[in-house]
Amino acid sequence: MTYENLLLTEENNILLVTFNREKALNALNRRTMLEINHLFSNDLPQRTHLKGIILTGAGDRAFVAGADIKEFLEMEGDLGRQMAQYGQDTFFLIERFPKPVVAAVNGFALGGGCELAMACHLRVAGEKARFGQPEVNLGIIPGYGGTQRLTQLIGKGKALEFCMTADMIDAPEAYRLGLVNYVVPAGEEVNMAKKLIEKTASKGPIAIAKVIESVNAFFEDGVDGFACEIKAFGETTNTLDFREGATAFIEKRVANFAGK
Ligand code: CO8
Repeated sequence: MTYENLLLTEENNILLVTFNREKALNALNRRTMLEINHLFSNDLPQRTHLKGIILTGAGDRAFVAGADIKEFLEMEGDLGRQMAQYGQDTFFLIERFPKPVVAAVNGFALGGGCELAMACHLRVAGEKARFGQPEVNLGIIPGYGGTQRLTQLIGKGKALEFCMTADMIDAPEAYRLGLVNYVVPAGEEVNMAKKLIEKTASKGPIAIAKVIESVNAFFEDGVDGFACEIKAFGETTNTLDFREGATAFIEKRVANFAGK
């Protein structure tokens, strides 16, 4: 697939994905959703050398200002439900991706943009970032997982307030609520995201994948997270990485993980 709305740049085995519709504040139109889906389902699994992925927005105003409202009036009959299903399936690809995915939130993260950031494993907010779920202003509700991931991240009371009032919050408030992991000066979001990925890249890659899988298991319907952790733990103890990590500790040297 040729990417029209995603700009991909790779440096030091970290892929930077930039939502590149600056004039529309990087709003997620259908084409962009297709591209994100293709990227995570077809393209990234083949880029086995990557340490992690960073998502950010073009320009200095927006990460992503939501789903593209200009395409909304087409939604009639069953189409709205189908689009929400496709978006949720797509964002699950991000959440379940076995390598760290970090949102570098450089401006507005509204509606689907806030939902996209929440599907990432970690979130770094620039000090100009603004978060909100303004869907009720349009007479709809979040559809890309917002009611669920917001409740997971900040709790029911604040999630309800956020989604019912459509109020925007700034980066320090997002940090206080646990919506983002770090707040950094504007323009430093991607650098901080890179540092986080470099930190995880020095660990056992299978262990990192199993952490993602096990933490996600807490929120998966019908999955026993504790049982998932036991299974995943057992799997990590049968890796060469585990032999290397434990041996390196005993030999007082830095571990050199092969991801096997
Ligand atoms: N969709 C399409 N275009 C957008 C969007 C958007 N979400 N946000 C901004 N734009 C466009 C504007 O239309 C404008 O374009 P133009 O110059 O052609 O008129 C340009 O970006 C700049 O925007 P503004 O002039 O409005 O800039 P301001 O600085 O005045 O305001 C705001 C910035 C506050 C971010 C404002 O643009 C705004 O409120 N945007 C809408 C935010 C919003 O409501 N987002 C949620 C959308 S709903 C959603 O995301 C649901 C997700 C689940 C969907 C499931 C099925 C599809």
